[in-house]
Amino acid sequence: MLQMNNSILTTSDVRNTLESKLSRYFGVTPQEADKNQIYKAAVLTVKDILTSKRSKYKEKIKKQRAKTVYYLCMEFLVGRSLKNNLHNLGIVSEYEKVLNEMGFDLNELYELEPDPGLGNGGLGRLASCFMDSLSSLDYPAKGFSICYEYGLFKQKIIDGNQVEFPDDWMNDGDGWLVPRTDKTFSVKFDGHVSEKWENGKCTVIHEEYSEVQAVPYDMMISGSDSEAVNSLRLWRAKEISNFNMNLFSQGQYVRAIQENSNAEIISKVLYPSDDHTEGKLLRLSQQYFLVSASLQNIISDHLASYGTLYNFSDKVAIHINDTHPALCIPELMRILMDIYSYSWENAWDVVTKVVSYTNHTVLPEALECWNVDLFRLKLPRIYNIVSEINRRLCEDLWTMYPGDWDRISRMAIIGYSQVKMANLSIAASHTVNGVSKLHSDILKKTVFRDYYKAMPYKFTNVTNGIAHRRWLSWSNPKLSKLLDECIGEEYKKKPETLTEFNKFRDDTSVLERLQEIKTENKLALSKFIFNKTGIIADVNSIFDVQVKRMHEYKRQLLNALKIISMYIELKENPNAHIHPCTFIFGGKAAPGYYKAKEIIKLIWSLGSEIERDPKIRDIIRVIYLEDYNVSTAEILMPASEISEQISLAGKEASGTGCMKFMINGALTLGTLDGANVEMKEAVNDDSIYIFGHTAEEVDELWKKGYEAIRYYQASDKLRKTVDRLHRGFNGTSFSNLVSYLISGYGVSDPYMCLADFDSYIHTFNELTSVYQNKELWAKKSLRNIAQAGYFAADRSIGEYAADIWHINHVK
Ligand code: Z16
Repeated sequence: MLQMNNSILTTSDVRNTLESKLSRYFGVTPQEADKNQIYKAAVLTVKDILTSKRSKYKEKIKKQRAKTVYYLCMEFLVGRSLKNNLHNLGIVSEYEKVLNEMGFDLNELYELEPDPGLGNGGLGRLASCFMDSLSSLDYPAKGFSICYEYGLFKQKIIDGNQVEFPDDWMNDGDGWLVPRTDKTFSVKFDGHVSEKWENGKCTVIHEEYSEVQAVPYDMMISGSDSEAVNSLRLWRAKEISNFNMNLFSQGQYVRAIQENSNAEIISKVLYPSDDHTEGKLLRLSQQYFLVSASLQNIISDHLASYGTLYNFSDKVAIHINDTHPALCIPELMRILMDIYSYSWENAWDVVTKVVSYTNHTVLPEALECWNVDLFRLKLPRIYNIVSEINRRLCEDLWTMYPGDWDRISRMAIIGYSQVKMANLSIAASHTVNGVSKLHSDILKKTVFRDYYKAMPYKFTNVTNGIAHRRWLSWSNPKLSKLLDECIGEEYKKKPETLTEFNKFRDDTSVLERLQEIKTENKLALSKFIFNKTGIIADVNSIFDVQVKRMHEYKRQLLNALKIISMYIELKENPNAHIHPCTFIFGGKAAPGYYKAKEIIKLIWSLGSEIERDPKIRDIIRVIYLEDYNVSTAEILMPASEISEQISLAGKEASGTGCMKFMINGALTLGTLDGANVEMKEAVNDDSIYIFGHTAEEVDELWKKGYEAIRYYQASDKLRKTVDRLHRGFNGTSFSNLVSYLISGYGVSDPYMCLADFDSYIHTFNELTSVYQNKELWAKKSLRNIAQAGYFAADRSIGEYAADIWHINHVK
């Protein structure tokens, strides 16, 4: 075993443990080992360090009887772990040295690790950034999610078309998981529920149910420069082998075994849509599976520590990330009442003291509603409880708003044959928050207006944040080193002290260094792009990047229109004054989202056509990077110069990519949406480039009656650009997109690309013209880095801990 106090972990400890793992697991010496074996041995040794640190931390939590937050989320986008763990544990140099002696390059080993895609995008990555901060700030926390056998699909672009391939990450990527087959729970579905009264006591009987076993796989999450190692528990579904003995006795061996093999599909695959729900039965089963296993686990841990539930709400905070885990509300009611004989009132009191809820979207298609019949059949007891929660809620609302049927039906949990998960979540949570100031205001004013009027004290805001160590310190070592030299290393634990960097805004040597670092990072990205695509991106061009899930509201189409208009201009006038630009796109479309796939095809086709034109491609280039994921983002962020955050105002709840670009010194070109609003407040107007209609103006425009065609008619540039879609690119016409924009059957241009086009082009030109003045650009870049500390997840988690969860540091 390694010395557990890592400050005295020596290189010889590292050498010895590596050698012993190699010999024990692979029967080889370091000389005989290949890269893969070395990588696996390294993971095993780091896991040992984590395990032993974790048991010490758990002791402390126990001794201090500390309150723990349980973070329930259907997605955690963890990214690769070896590099992050070595950095967080502060043992990079020891490993680097020993591995070098053995003839291996640590950076190459990092690349061997698959990037587990247990999430779609922002929501899942946020959950992982939060786990990092919780550990780094020494807060006791446990994440719960599902161990999907297949994570988010791998994306290939073939002739401009997105093709999906399965991501069977477990094949090589389960190295960080610790299976805990000793800690399983059973989850019940289907069947019939009835009540039995005996001696004035009621027992709930659930019959003919089907049962699935939940097996935990733990991933340990170490803090950076801290004592805490928390865990992320991923549940895997396993069938319970209670074979139909009747069939066996009839000699039907094969059928008896076949009959039992449906359970495991529950944790088979992650639903691949971001900001959109599908209402599928399997998804409902996944949600209940997560929630039921996690709550049984939380309760049994609590009983193991305290032997009673009376202090449950003092020691436990349960957070539901979006409404996906909202079934934990009726599930906790069920356990308390049906198993621990709580009265309804006492159980409700506990639930409303422990549960809090974050909303992540206002898009109507993302607000979950379950069909009542499907819900009742799959989860009969849970349906009873939700009905009773609803009955009591409506009763209370009736006393508050006598006769106001409209309002009560809007606020009800069940209505029009649907179970409304957002209403359930608000009704039962002590606190509800949005993820940026603007988003939290919109919640109060629009989607949750009625609830805000009835229960204003529940509503608050916590603006999102990112793991600044992963996204700045570990991903951008060169910038990190410059910061260390200028302002010391304090910012790693106290991101707000990044503001000290402002003092260097007139230091020409620092400004020059900033430019050099950006160029070196661009070169690294350029190599990466060349290896993937064979295209050479000119490091002297401006790297303008839009990477995020493909969605109409995020308006990749608007960005494409901008590039088309530049292309037209260059074709008409090859000497036009345009600074060379490399436009980089990346992002996956939900497999069934036709419009998003069409936009990928457009961007790809535009890129291909330009690539065949030597004159044009020297000035503008369009690159679509396949399979955008956390690892790719770690290469992209440090190399970006323009960050495209151009969603229609009012639609992006927060955005977190924007923060990763900012802290790496990119200048934002964006609308007043989500966290962009607060980024503008942080840097002042001269270091961010804002365009387009505000959320309020968008609302007014809808009320007035938005007619996209008028913008088309009024602007020559826009008309030429949209018309050009008809002719298409690389042999493909995009006339469907023309109709979508100006002559749709329903609403044309539902995300107002045309309304913001002129302002976008104008602001883009203003921004790129600054690039002539390298020093001025560097100054603005420096200001972004220095002001990005506010957008660290450490700040967000500090707010959740103090204002919502009421948890304390355990040191
Ligand atoms: C998701 O990634 C988000 C919202 C949602 O309802 C579902 C999913 Cl899977 C995103 C938001 O779109 C984004 O604005 C936000 O930054 C992110 O969640 C984290 O809060």
